Amino acid sequence: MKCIAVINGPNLNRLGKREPEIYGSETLEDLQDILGKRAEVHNCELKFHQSNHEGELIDKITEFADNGCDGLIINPGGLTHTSIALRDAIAGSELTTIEVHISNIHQREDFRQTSITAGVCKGTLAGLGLRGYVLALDYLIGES
Ligand code: CA2
Repeated sequence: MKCIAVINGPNLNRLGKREPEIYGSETLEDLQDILGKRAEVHNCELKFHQSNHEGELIDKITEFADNGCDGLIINPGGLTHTSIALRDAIAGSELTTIEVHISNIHQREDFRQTSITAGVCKGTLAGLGLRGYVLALDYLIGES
């Protein structure tokens, strides 16, 4: 059975509770539900994790990689634009990784235009809302 990890970074636990005009009204629990159902249909195991702490995210990436996960979907939140350490963890994990952003970071403030982490990912989806995670999951199910 394939195993795909889904990791969400800082503040994404607030999804659906604030700024719905940017991030929509669905919650992180809704996302877990949607992805969980899709994974089940494809006989795929899903590991879901959110943290507001950079070090914890790094530890989780390593843990998922060491414990046999085949692919990673990550929304690093604000760490996308700042974290070399997270980039190193993704690269070091050797997991096929898709970076997802709910909003289109390229249409937003200048400081969101650069992703430090995207360069070590297989691909990036931005601006498609929660659908981006579903598309990433479909890709990884077919790929890894
Ligand atoms: O568009 C995305 O998915 C982002 O990764 C979300 C991050 C932001 O820093 C990135 O530039 C783009 C922020 C996540 C904050 O999420 C909230 C959601 C609802 C309420 C408050 C924060």
